Amino acid sequence: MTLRKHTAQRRTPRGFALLEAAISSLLVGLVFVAALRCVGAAVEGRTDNAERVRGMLLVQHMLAELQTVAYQEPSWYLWWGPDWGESSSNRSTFDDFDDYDNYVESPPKNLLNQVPLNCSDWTRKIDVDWVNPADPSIQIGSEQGVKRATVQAIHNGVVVAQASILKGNN
Ligand SMILES: [Ca+2]
Ligand SMILES: [Ca+2]
Repeated sequence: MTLRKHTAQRRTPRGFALLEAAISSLLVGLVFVAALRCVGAAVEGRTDNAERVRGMLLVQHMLAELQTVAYQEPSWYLWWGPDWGESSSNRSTFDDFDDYDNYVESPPKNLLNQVPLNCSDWTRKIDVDWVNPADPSIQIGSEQGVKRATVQAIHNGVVVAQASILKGNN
């Protein structure tokens, strides 16, 4: 007698069960959409990171190259930019820091004239300035013994990475 009464109380109306199922389906759908958005954001973030790393590598390679050249033209002929016998479009002829001023290459190439993998639609740009030895963030218009080169890696018109290097005349 007690058992039958208990069983009767546990039954739920049919309409309520359908409503529960509909709400559950809606919740599952919302969670699924949220999960897809998270996956999409993660994939997009990974792409952004890969692009940033590629840009930094392009910049770092050029900074390393700039470290190896002289502060100024080793010969007697001193000139801002490429000097006698050097070509502004052929950086393998450069041998001093300011030879690189306003140098733009698209796509970027290594010294063997090879384009790094997946960089065919990138641009690398270099600007060289004289700077104040006491505060290298200040560009100046005359020689005081310190030059600064700023290298940019550009993709789809956006500067993805940028860094500077200083060179002293010593
Ligand atoms: Ca030179
Ligand atoms: Ca020069």
